[in-house]
Amino acid sequence: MQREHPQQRDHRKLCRRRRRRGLRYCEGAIQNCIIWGNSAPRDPQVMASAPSYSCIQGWTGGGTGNITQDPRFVNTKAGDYRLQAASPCIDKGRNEDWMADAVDLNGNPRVWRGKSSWTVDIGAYEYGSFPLKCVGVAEALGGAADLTWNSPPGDTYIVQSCADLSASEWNDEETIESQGELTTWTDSDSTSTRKFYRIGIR
Ligand SMILES: [Ca+2]
Repeated sequence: MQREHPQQRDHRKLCRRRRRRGLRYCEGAIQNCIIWGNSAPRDPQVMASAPSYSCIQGWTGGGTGNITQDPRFVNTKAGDYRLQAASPCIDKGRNEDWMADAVDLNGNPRVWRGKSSWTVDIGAYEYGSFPLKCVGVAEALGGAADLTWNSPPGDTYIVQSCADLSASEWNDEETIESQGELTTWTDSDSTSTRKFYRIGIR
């Protein structure tokens, strides 16, 4: 069952405080957070804490994985704090074990391959993530592979593959529309690498 972790609730609190002031006396752990656009007339965005893997405006305190570029929210005036495609926060957070079955604030998988890796994004929303209901799995020992599955018209599928199931890192192969009652997809990869496939539906 997917769930929201306390750290995500903490992040929502940070968002609500964004327009008043920074995190002046924060003693808790700050990780995978965006702290941006506070209006305090003085003092830094964060005091008395050691953030990591976070996006903090004007931050000069160092730390692991912290960045200072504009997070590029979709529309702050409208309260839409999802990330644009050009956001530097995509895939720049730190994965934690509890994220395996967790969701972001939109209810989508917390960890998603946004650009380069299956790494959580900094912030409360995972770019590109959507509920993936698996409708099929397959395995090929190498070379080209043909996948065929039942497919009601109008559905959209995403085919993903990986070489190592234990690594839990899936690569997007292609997003395709239903071709009718049956849909077929061919992997033209001619390498001899063993691959696993899963077919998800949006
Ligand atoms: Ca990501």
